[in-house]
Amino acid sequence: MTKPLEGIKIIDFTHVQAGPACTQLLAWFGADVIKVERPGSGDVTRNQLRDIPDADALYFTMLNSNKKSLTLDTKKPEGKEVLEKLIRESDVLVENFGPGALDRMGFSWERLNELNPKMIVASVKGFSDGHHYDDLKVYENVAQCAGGAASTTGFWDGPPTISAAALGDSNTGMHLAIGILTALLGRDKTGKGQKVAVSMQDSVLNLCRVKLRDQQRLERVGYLEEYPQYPHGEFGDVVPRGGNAGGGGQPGWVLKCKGWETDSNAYIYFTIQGHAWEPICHAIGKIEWIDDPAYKTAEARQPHIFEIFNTIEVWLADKTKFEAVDILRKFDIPCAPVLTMKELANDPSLRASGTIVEVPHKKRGSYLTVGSPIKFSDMKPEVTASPLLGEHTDEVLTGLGYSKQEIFNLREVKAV
Ligand code: CAO
Repeated sequence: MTKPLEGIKIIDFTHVQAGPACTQLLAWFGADVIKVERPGSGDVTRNQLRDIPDADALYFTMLNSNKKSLTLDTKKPEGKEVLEKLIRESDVLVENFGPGALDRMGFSWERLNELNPKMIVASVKGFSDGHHYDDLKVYENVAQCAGGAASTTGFWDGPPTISAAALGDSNTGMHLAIGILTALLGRDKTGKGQKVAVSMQDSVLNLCRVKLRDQQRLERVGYLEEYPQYPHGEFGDVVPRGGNAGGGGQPGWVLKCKGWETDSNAYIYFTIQGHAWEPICHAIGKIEWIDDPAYKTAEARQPHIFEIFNTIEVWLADKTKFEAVDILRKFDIPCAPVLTMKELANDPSLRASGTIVEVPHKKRGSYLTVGSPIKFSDMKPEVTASPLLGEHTDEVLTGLGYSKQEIFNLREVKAV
């Protein structure tokens, strides 16, 4: 099957998570992704949090599938020469080094554009160019704080909280992938490459859009009716942390199910969708609430929403999270069990859809990873193992026209 990005050659000058997540996605869709890594060490995640001695860590294998690995010291003149050759025949270069690193290496945007005017140069940085923090190096949690996620996540009586979801890293990578694909389409029209830049702060803020909505509502009316602080608590002048409250117009909360005393994940998320009130009353056996003026409308319910949630918890007390969802789904109530990583890893539906995949690996045996969350009618992205360090060095150099002797010479000076 021909994949849509087949024929697109990408220099993957990325490391850790934000950049690799982007290039991995493009590789799944058919791009020829060549990961350029420092000889001897490679991407730092190859060694981070190893669970098997001498085998690439899961952090690396789960973010670098379907790629080739070329070792190249791009600070040595011989290495720079190889990189220049690669640049001349590639479509995209993706990088997420610290601020200024590519310029210091001698590959500024101007130089890259001179070497290959059709090439798209895509970068992730912590902050956007010209931002007063644009000299900062940034990791995931730093971005979550800078992008507004931390100040609005967690409970009101606790500190700002980091999400487990990689809002700063993989999310930024996904934004960059959209930028690259857009620039490739643009190039079809203009024949020209361009620079595509995404900052982690901006990408986090983009996902916190509704919190900026809430800031403006708060400034106008002084309260936010869907937050637990309403109507009895206090509002200050910034969007507060709302615990597990629903973020849209539907109140919701995490509710205890059977076994919560010993199982920290025996919970469901329960949503009270306005028009589903009647089915909810039927489901939990509270028919009398349907026409009771104290419960009938969303406005009437909001002041005592926690009493309602408490009552639902009483109903849930003898049901596991799975039993509860099986009942509630019949009433069309938006809800889900709180699933653990163990449950997700073994979920037959996720295995069948290719969202959880088992990948054979030369050194690890096999490992689980998350496959493409994007599904196509004409293509099933296949996940292949991440490359060993330098696994494709000879192949890539031969493709660039280097002879065996020249490759030997490059090895002698430790340029590859
Ligand atoms: N050959 C020779 N040198 C190489 C090389 C290669 N193949 N690949 C990288 N290098 C060099 C770079 O030229 C740079 O050298 P200088 O600093 O001397 O110019 C250095 O290695 C890499 O620097 P760095 O700043 O990228 O690395 P770091 O470990 O200090 O910082 C990080 C890591 C992630 C904080 C930083 O890269 C960063 O802020 N990136 C942008 C934001 C980002 O993507 N963060 C998300 C990471 S995922 O959590």
